[in-house]
Amino acid sequence: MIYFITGNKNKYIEAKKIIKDIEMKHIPYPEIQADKLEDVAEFGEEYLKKQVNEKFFIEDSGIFIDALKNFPGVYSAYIFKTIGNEGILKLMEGIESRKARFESVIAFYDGSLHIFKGVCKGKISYNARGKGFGYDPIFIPDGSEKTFGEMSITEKNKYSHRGKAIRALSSLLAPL
Ligand code: ITT
Repeated sequence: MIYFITGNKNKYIEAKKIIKDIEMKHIPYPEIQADKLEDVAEFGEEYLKKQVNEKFFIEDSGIFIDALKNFPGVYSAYIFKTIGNEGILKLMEGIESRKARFESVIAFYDGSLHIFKGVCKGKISYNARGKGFGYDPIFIPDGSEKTFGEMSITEKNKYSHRGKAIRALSSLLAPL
């Protein structure tokens, strides 16, 4: 059994579709202010490894919008809670270059640290469409016309940053 330490049930549900042998555990850990998701994840992992006796991983993610100079990036959770998708669409009003990417960094600990990163390139839609969580309704991955919010979890996992990072972790756990 491996613990996925997160307070976000949606992240857990997505990961569980790919790796069955995981359990969600919510232990708050400090999320430092840094430029890179890798640094945030590594710091959290260092903090948690002193308290968790099982193998575990954490995941730090965010959306980086080109025209906004990579904002909200490492501040994605805070910005979602404050201005939300409506606020992002407002900031993007009149901007034609809609390129954006989601990043997911997983820090897995099994006695040593392993880092996995998944990136999903795409664009910001003009309107919010569908359900999902967080920025799902306003992000269209390259190769699709749908927003993440309009996809099933299985379909989203095929494209998503988290799907990619979780599959990389999965291949470490069960090498062919
Ligand atoms: P943790 O407990 O795992 O930290 P969290 O929700 O606070 O959960 P993060 O700190 O990694 O997660 O913040 C990432 C934010 O970026 C998250 O709150 C979402 O708003 C957004 N986000 C990340 N992945 C997403 C996805 O697949 N779809 C939509 N929004 C996403």
